[in-house]
Amino acid sequence: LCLGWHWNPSRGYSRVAHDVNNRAVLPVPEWLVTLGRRAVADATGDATLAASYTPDVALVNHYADAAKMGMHRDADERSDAPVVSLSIGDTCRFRFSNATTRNRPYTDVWLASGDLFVFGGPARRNYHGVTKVYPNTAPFDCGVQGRLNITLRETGFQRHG
Ligand SMILES: O=C(O)CCC(=O)C(=O)O
Repeated sequence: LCLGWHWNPSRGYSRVAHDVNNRAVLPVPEWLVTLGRRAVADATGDATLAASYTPDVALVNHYADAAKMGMHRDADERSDAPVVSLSIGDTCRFRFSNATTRNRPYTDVWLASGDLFVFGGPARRNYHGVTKVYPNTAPFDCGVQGRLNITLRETGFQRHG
């Protein structure tokens, strides 16, 4: 699910989803923008960067037990603003590599429900992916079965109404 812009890894960004109904995407809700600003402030300590952070796309991915996400770079954006990633539900192993290769050197990070991962600056275009989800590790009352990830990005593209 995409909010703000539709993102297709092979076609880039568009305002209209390339689904059978050609539906326009819904906007990013204000509470997610606020959460993104707080995350950038906490991660960087840069109040000016955080105040100007205006993510205009949110990608929502659900992971079932065996789901993975291949190593990729968030490189279709014109903006260099950080990416904010929120995890809810099952814990995953998130692999964060470097800007030139999907492979080593990389760092594996275990993201549990409620964790935020922020990457920006020289690491903004690093390869990353989800190599494993750990089934049934979600807090029992979190309301999510499996794993939900919400990724916020600033595209740097103009709105056309
Ligand atoms: O699920 C995650 O933690 C990563 C999501 C991601 O990399 C993306 O949406 O581009």
